[in-house]
Amino acid sequence: MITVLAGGVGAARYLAGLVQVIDADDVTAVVNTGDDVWLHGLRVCPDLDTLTYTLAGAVDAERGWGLVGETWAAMDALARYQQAAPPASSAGLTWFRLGDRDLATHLYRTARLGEGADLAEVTGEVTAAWGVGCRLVPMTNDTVETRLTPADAERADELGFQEYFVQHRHSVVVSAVRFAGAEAARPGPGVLAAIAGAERVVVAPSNPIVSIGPILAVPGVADALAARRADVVAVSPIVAGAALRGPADRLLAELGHQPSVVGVARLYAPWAATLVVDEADAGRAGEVEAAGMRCVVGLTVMHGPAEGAALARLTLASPA
Ligand code: FO1
Repeated sequence: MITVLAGGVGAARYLAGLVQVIDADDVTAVVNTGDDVWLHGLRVCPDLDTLTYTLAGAVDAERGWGLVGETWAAMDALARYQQAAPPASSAGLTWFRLGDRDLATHLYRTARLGEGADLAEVTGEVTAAWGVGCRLVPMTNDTVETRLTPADAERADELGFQEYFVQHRHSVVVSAVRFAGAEAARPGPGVLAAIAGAERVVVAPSNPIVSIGPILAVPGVADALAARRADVVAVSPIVAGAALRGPADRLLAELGHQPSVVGVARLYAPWAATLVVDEADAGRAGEVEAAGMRCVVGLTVMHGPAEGAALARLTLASPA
């Protein structure tokens, strides 16, 4: 079995490549839930849903999230109430776009959680309904929320992840990130076994701070990875000092890390032996090795399924 630590869009593309190369039944993804949010009384799990929709071939590839051919009638209708809502209310908010078909996933998940099912069970039902072959396991069934502190003192109040990422378009400089609830969280069912029992563990090209960070913050996970360090291969989400999507490079820099493959290596070296970097960073292989990780150079930018499959082969072949 291959176990993949996965966040959002980059991980989805990697997994879509991996299941072309090996049987989906042999793949388990441990998925970040630090982005999850309660909105309109519904439990929304963006990374779980992005992976599910991508692996089902139903994701809107251009957006990277949500469903292809989506309509937004419910959101448009909600806008009517937004102006009537009191300023402090989040009841009518529409800055976080929930498509009409996507809403079905949140309605189902929320109802099942209300019936006492846990997130892992519901995720199994949702992925089965979409015909997704590989197993998606939430990093925990407990609530862990990524929260970011803006650097400028005036706007001192912490931001929830989606407020930072979507409402503020991750344009806010942050001085701290924390994963509220992590210390009390227990690894989700199957998480530690998936790490201990894997032939190889792959860290997908996800944001090291807010996608991989929450997974590592769940007690027991970092130790489980360190115990398998020789068999853990990570793909750098940073190419030539920049993130391909999202704020990974900025967050690394704002939190005092080098926004480069070397900065990623320094973060991952304690529990991962190998870092796969893009050819654009071939010249930094020596520095990655000096940071304590074996460096494998290849093509890590995935424009489509073919590159995803090639990257998957590289991560499975690279000398762990
Ligand atoms: N991202 C946006 O930039 N704008 C949105 O309105 C938005 C809505 C949304 C709804 C459901 C969902 O599963 C994901 C959604 N995303 C949206 C993406 C989401 O913020 C990110 O996928 C993750 O949280 C970061 O990987």
